Amino acid sequence: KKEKLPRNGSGGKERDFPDDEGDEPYLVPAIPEDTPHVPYKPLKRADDEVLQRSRDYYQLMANRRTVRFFSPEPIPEGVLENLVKTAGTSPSGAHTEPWTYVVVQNPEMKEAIRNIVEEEEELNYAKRMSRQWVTDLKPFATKPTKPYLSEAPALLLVFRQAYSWRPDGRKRMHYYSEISVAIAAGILLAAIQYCGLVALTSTPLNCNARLRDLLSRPSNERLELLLPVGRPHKEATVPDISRKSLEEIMIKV
Ligand code: IYR
Repeated sequence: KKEKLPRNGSGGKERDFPDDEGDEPYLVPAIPEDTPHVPYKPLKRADDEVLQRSRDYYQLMANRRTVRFFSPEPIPEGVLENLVKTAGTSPSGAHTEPWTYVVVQNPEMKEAIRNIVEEEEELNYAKRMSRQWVTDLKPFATKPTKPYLSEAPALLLVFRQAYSWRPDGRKRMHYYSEISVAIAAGILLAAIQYCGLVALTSTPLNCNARLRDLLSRPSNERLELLLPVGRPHKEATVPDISRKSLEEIMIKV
């Protein structure tokens, strides 16, 4: 009997990877099938240490805030490399590692990015976002003008690769690339927090094509996240909002 639904594990409703119909099947895994499985023996910590570390890490992460006011102080040498290496440790669908991290420190390039984002944001706020959306953003005091894009010492742009190419030129599908990049973004934000810097989590609406071109990224990549990274301005403020309680977010079954 012929399979009716697309064989993408989605029940035909959602798509986790681009259409590969039309490409003839090429049943050779991108990672060698005979890859050995080796022992994995991470350090075993005692229960009390596990508990203490879970508390400590919660405290660290509970102090993370999205910051919109940056000091221009430069980021110490090597830090951005370590942050990107950390993001690169993220799990991904079939270990496809579907990400590219573009680090921008050059002032002219930051300015060019700022100009594109501000131009698009003017249109976003004026007509692309619903009035309800713009209203819901009021407490955060966000605006189309974004001085932090030129003031923060670094911009980290996270691109998602929907697919890539094997060395022989055949297309390699990147399964679950969206959630893979989302997980990597979370690990990146945690690493930024751990090292003592701050970031602004932003997902610029409608800027993909222009920023991709500006940064010479290929057409298989899509901009998912734009993170100004650095130290907070000494007069930085954040909205006085709280987080949901454990009782509101956890259900034990
Ligand atoms: N991208 C716009 C608007 C914006 C949207 C959401 I959802 C936010 O949480 C914050 C901002 C901006 O950066 O101003």
